[in-house]
Amino acid sequence: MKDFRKSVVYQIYPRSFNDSNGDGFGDLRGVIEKLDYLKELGVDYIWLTPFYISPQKDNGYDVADYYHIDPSFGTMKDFEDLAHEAEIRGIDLMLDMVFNHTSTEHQWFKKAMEGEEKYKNFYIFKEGREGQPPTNWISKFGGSAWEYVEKFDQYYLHLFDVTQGDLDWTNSEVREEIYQVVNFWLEKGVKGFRLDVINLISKPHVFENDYLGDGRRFYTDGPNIHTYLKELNERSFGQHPDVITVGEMSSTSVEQCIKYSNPTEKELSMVFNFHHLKVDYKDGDKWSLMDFDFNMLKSIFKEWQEGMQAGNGWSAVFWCNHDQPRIVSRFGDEGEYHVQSAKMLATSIHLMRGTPYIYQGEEFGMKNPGYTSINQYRDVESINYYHILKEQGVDEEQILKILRAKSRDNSRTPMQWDKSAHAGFTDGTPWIEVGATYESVNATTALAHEDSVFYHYKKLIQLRKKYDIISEGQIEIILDEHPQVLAYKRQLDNQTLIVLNNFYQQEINVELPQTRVSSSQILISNYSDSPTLSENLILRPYESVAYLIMKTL
Ligand code: TEU
Repeated sequence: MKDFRKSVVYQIYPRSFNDSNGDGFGDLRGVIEKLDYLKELGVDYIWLTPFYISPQKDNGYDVADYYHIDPSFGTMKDFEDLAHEAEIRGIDLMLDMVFNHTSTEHQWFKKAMEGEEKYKNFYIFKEGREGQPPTNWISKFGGSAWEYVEKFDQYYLHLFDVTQGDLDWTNSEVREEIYQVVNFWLEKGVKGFRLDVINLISKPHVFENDYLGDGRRFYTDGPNIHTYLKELNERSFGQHPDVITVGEMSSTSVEQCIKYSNPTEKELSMVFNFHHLKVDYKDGDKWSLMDFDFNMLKSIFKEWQEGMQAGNGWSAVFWCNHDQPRIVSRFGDEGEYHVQSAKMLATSIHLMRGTPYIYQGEEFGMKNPGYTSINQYRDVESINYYHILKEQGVDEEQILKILRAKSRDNSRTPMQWDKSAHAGFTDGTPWIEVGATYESVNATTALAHEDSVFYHYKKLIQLRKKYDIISEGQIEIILDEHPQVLAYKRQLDNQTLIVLNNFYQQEINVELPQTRVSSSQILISNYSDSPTLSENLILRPYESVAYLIMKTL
């Protein structure tokens, strides 16, 4: 049985990973073709974002049928072959489960719209107030979170797109349906689940206007959330001790995440949170431009790393996913120090306390694509905000600049396999344009160079398996006040691991006053001649070093 603390998960966005049939969309057969590549990297699980039947308004996060594969991704046979081929290579599958909402194309929603009471009760329909929606809540994708249905003279709740109706988890019939879905996939041999925005499923008892925010404080980590997760656990994956789960938690707290992931609570194995990825949001607004606030980043890591440890919770640690811009373009360097910064970012997160997640292309330093026209974007959120910003009078160039930095499409461009047409992703026309730098930044080039970013990731994965201190050591964030370096110390028995990461292009001095060591070795670094450990050392641009000390005197 795999220990999730010693494991690394690789996220695949199948639509953009590899197209096996030339239709321009990535598919499950395409994933099978690349399993040897993933084996070479050494990952333990692959998380596949949704491939179920869907109108694809939100690229599969709008599920119309949880039991069947969308034809654009292939067939159930393809899925079974994938599970089998992955298993042969020691890789397990983690599936994405979207249970906060369904597509409005789902049978349940369609029957609800036909007026069938049973199915209307699967969703959250409410009366308006004086010609206004039931509350003033704002959808995560912009605009009101309520859609008016004339036929019923009622509104339904959609925290995301208007085509994603929120399910009513107070209804036990809904919960039963969901357990059935999870159990169906468990029977297919799936060994992990990623639960989409799972901390939003419990809505408040009373629906009221939010005069302080967009409504999230009323439905985030809602009143019955822990009861629902305990029941879901007990009725499905909890019956399978070898199955792991990760909950995607929106705007949550350390306190809640301890409850979600402390094993004694019997809810989930681990949680994602996003606070560390909001440090470049001006006043909390994603659609703004701002350099990242390094101080804030450090204090968030301190709060979460040490806080989760204190409560015996467990985090998924990550920089990238299909909703986030590429990390080298964001907190690293796209130019001269591209490779060093990509490796530094990798080390900084992989040696923390938690299970690392790698998003396709991150392992060789993929960058944002650098789109210059709105026509190149596909993401519903980006397109909605393009119009919202336009209405606010922001000029076109400025909007495009914001999208270039913030759009979710930054991570959704085709996986860059090689320097051939469309980066080797498809023989046809890709559904979304390939990034500008694919000729130099691609998997084939990375595999051919032994000091590439790829082999750095590979080494980090191997180190996790070899050294318990990485998976089990106590963590303490050190050098709290240092303006350029994110540093931490891990401790297990008579071993200490010190990890230093320079997040900037300027060379910088680091003082480690209490460091008197009998012997230390460099476990991993991103320069071939990194300094040995001492009380006073200098780190070069984006330099990152991890020192293992056998005994502190
Ligand atoms: O995302 C949840 C979520 O709130 C975000 O990460 C979202 O993309 C961000 O707030 C936008 O600024 C999950 C999925 O990862 C995302 O792809 C889906 O669109 C969303 O849920 C709805 O299912």
